[in-house]
Amino acid sequence: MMKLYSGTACPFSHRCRIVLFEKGMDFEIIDVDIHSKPEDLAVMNPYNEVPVLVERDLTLYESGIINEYIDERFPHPQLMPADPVMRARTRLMLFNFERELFIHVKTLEDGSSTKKALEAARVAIRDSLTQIAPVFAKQKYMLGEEFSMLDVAIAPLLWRFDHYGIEVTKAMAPLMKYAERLFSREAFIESLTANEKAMRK
Ligand SMILES: N[C@@H](CCC(=O)N[C@@H](CS)C(=O)NCC(=O)O)C(=O)O
Repeated sequence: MMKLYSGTACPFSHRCRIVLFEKGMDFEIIDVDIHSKPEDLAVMNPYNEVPVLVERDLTLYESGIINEYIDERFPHPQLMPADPVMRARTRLMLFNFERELFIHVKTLEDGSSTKKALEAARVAIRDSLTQIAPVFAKQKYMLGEEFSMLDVAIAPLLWRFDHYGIEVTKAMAPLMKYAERLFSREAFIESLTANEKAMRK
């Protein structure tokens, strides 16, 4: 059985929990308090971070790598596109998310960030998401009609808007509707920890 070491408020761990629940197979989630990490976390992940996935003799870290493994191991419902061109485009977009958005999420999650750095991170996220918001006036999910790994990757950030203090601009209205679509999925609701439930009213 797969075991996921997961931070109870960690947006990267949240991505992996969403995929596990979307697949609907048996797994175990081990809650990790990132302020008092178990000693063996550094043995499993040299970067000493959650999430970590363990299955028999396989140990993986990095939410994107973990999620692609789960998707290939349990192909239904498939979250990466089947077509090689679309799959490559999806990987490129996932990479862009990390560079444009999640680099700032890291700043917001880092307890030692200065006030100035926190504000700059909030503004950068707000501006990037304002730019992509109009897409959701025309389509249901990131890739069109089908829920995919791109939606998984971004959902934990959208859930944390209030928690991070990110301003919602008027132009973001279609994005917020899209966010509600993601939040109403059964697997998303199941994926939430008590800490995450407390992030939104
Ligand atoms: N790029 C990593 C980021 C993981 C990460 O930043 N995890 C944070 C918690 S949200 C962590 O474990 N930090 C360790 C610490 O703060 O000591 C991924 O996608 O999995």
